[in-house]
Amino acid sequence: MFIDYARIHVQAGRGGHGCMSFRREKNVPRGGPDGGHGGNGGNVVVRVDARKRTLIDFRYQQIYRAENGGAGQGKGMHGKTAPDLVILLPPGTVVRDAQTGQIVADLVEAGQSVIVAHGGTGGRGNSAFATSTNRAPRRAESGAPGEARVLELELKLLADVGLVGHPNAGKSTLLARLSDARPKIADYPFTTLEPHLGIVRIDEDDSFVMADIPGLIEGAHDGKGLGIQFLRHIERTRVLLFLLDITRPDPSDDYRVLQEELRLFNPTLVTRPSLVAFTKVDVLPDRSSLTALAARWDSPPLPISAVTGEGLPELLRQIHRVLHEVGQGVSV
Ligand SMILES: Nc1nc2c(ncn2[C@@H]2O[C@H](COP(=O)(O)OP(=O)(O)OP(=O)(O)O)[C@@H](O)[C@H]2O)c(=O)[nH]1
Ligand SMILES: [Mg+2]
Repeated sequence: MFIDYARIHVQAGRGGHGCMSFRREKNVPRGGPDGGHGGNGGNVVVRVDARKRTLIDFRYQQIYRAENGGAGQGKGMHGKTAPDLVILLPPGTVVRDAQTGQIVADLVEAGQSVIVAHGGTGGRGNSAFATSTNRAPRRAESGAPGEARVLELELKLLADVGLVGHPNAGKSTLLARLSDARPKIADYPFTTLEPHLGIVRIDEDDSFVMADIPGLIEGAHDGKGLGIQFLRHIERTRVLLFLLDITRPDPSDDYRVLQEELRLFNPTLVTRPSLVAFTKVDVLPDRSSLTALAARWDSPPLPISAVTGEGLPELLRQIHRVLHEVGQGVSV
């Protein structure tokens, strides 16, 4: 199962207590205050680890506690500041405060880190309270409590290319053909219930990540079919690849429906660089119908077949070109 949501409890460390103590030395009858300060409690920090791909670890451990700061001691010794507790998350994880819904961290780049719960400050020891009128303060502060929070983690897949199409259009078949991914493929709608990622190799140096998601139908924004919530998985893909099944009654109208559903989910998806392909062209007895269909487009969709492999080298070339145009090179 692909895990893309998790909820964890984080607790930063409490500050160490300040110390109340007086100097005791043989020849000093009334030693002054020498209680040290408490150390600060550890922060809880989230950091991107580029090797992680899922949130599966968080199904098994949900509570994360940083250490408390050390207590101050006599002879002016301050308590130890506790180390930060670092939680490693895959790139693309959005961290929200579960109570307010506010985004606490949007983790994109490797190594990026954010404090999600601050450790409490250590309390001051009595040495800090000595004044000219009170040279023997019998007062020391307690350490402040560390912040506690419930966090929601959401992982948006960081794919380069997102497949968009009606159910049964052949999205999973294409992913399986181009990558090592093995999504379920079947001749009925809504075979794919959760997103799949595959790495597609273009040549020795270049490869990209392709995401296969469930099919979209008209009214998906109203919850028809599987709804549109899974579109969040392709919100960050750099390029969209629309697959139009030429065995359906009106592939051009299918394209209009797909665009409309994307727009209702997130209007910026419609302006995303994209490619369009007519799939299953192997089933056409002759290509005249395809020519007629393509004539309705300014730049006609690319004819492909995920079964025979027709058109796939050209599709890869075009994907490669668009990925380079949109920048950041091609991820490996
Ligand atoms: N002839 C032919 N059949 C294809 C092609 N691509 C997919 N199919 C068939 O179409 C059916 C649906 O394929 P899937 O890959 O499961 O379709 P999907 O778009 O992933 O469907 P959902 O997961 O339900 O959205 C299967 O029976 C495939 O074998 C193709 O290029 N040519
Ligand atoms: Mg599928």
